[in-house]
Amino acid sequence: MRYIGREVEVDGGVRLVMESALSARDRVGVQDFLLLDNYTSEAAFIENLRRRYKENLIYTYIGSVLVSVNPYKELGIYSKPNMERYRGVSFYEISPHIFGLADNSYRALRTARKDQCILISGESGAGKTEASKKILQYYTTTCPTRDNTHSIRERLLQSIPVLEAFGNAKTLRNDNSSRFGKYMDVQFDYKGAPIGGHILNYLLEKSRVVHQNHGERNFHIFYQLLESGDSSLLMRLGLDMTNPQHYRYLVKGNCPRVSSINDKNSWKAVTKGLSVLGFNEEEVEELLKVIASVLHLGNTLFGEDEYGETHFTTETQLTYLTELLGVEGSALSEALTHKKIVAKGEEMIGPLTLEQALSARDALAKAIYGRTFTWLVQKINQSLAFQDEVYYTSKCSSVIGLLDIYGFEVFQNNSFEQFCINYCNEKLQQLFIELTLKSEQEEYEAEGIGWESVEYFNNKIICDLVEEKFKGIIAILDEECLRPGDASDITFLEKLEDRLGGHAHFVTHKLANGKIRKAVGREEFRLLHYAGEVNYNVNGFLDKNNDLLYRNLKEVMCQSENSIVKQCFHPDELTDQRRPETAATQFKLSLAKLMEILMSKEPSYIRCIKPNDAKQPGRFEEVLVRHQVKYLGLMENLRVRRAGFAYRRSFEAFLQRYKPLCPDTWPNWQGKLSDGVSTLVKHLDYKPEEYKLGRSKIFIRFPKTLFRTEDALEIKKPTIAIILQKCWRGYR
Ligand code: AOV
Ligand code: MG
Repeated sequence: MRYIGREVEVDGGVRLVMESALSARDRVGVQDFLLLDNYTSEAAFIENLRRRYKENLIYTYIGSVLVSVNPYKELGIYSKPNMERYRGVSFYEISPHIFGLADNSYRALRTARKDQCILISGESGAGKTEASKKILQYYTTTCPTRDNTHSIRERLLQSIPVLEAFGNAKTLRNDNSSRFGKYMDVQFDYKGAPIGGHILNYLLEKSRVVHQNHGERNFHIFYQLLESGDSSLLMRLGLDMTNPQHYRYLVKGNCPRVSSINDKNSWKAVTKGLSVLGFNEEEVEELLKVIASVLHLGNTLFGEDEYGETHFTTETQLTYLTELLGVEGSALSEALTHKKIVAKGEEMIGPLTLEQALSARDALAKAIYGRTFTWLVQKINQSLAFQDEVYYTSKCSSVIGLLDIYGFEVFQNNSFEQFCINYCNEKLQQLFIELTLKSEQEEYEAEGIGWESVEYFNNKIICDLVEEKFKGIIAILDEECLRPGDASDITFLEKLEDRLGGHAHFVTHKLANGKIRKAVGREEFRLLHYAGEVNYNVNGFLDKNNDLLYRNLKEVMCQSENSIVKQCFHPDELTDQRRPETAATQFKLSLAKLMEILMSKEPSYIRCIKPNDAKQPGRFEEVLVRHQVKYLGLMENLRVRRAGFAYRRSFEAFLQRYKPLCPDTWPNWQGKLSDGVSTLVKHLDYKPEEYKLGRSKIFIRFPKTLFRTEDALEIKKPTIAIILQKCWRGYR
């Protein structure tokens, strides 16, 4: 019987316990799904995940893809000493970890000099944002430092709490849900030191500013400010009432406090972050004035006089707004109750109905918040930009991009926002499919080895359904948004039915036989996404896609004396005759650009899995996990890797590791590397069907071949050192 060492925590320290290899494997499963004996079995796959999860081993590889299961508790595995253990160590020699993946990308960047990107996917609450933070922490902690790059590390890290405060919120799926997409480039100099960063942000869920579903919150910053802003600041902002329930934009979800959220601590982190990022006191005050103005807008009410004219009824709010936004009170009150239309060169002013005034108010709040968020990202980018231009362009060539978007989500009621978020996830899945297949194929081709393809569900059909020119859902939505006359959310739905009825992934309440499908409402359409079915309610689609702000409100904002608002509303906008792109089209274009960026880099993948919907530790709900394993295409991913060759290693690495096993290669092989590998595998009695030699790598078809070789190595050198290595390499 073979024994291996297992580290267990005893009295705060770590002790080595000997355990039979077989029982260790039974207990904690395999660290790489490629090692599963029954690799086509979904049940075996899930059982492996479950065993590991039970042992707090949340990471498992499928070759170079990292699968991560949200532990919903602190595991103590992200310490600095643990980071050090992963530096420069290859995948197979140490237990799976996000640091292993991060280090692998970093080494590829350094050795192959090719830009890298790390794509993190999984549904809402699966752990994407946490994963991206760990990676950034890894780089900022372990990479070498240049004399003056100390502060950039700090700034890279500090961008996180700031952006989360303004762009994350509690949803039913996740207490810290990203409500914007984020792609961050970390830039490295030629010595591998991080020297700068750049963030691209995607479509913030602005509607949250004015409305939240029951049990959800507005963006964190509002609660943080009210909870922890010092009293003189709150007085200056007119927020002397600190109970969130006092503000209409914060009461919709009826959820001001959340047990897992500490608004006080987060506020401290935000103010520190802003300061590290170089925001001066004045800028912070201006920023908070904007945030306060949104709350005051929410409390702004209107009434109707006896002639049916709409007017302001909340004078105090008007006074605060005037002051905070630095605009003229009468102009603002007029703009919130009237609309200006320019027709045939003539300006006409007409009163708004009560309902229109409320919707203009909400549109203004969303515009102010959304544009301020973009301003914030730009400002952070200035702070993260590498200052030494000449140095940068001449010597720095490399970046690692981190993609952390909003995950696939399904609620009781899904609207335009979920439509965009889920479309974005389709695009990312599409990229995963293309690149995992493509790169696999390319590697075999490059090495001159035959390729056997594996069937995949290709979600391109769903991407096309959404984004195809003239025919897709976005095109039809835009068409309705541009059409004068009676266009409405319902006519949009009718057009969808008309043109897309019969599509394999599109369904409405009407069945082909004239009967009614009860599971889809009359104001809904259903998309059969790669990750599941979602019903979208069309209410609000046209307005949200148009995302219009009345001209006179823009005019008032352009004259604002608040330095941030001033930068967010530019007078050029007023003279530009072109119709701006709709929200969905802008999003589609920005995603297409993102895909180009990602395609130009060498990708690594983290596939996050959410083990339960209750956000609780220790609960592994099999049905939920199975569903994710299915739609993430993990079984196909595994099959592709196994259908070809389970392992590939460079000749050099293979020889280096196994040369003690053959007298001709030990202690050193002097000839060509490929000849050395040939000699070695002949000596090891590899059968022709077990392996192939490519141009620079050996491809091993079955894991058992590698196991056998590893066993031989172990017998050869039965020292405790090897036993320890084995423990990390093969069984955790
Ligand atoms: P998401 O980014 O994938 O959802 P998060 O990364 O925000 O999900 O994770 C949700 C929560 O799960 C976190 O707030 C933590 O409480 C917990 N969690 C996730 N990963 C870990 C980990 N490695 N260790 C400990 N706790 C973890 V969304 O942004 O909603 O798609 O839009
Ligand atoms: Mg997130």
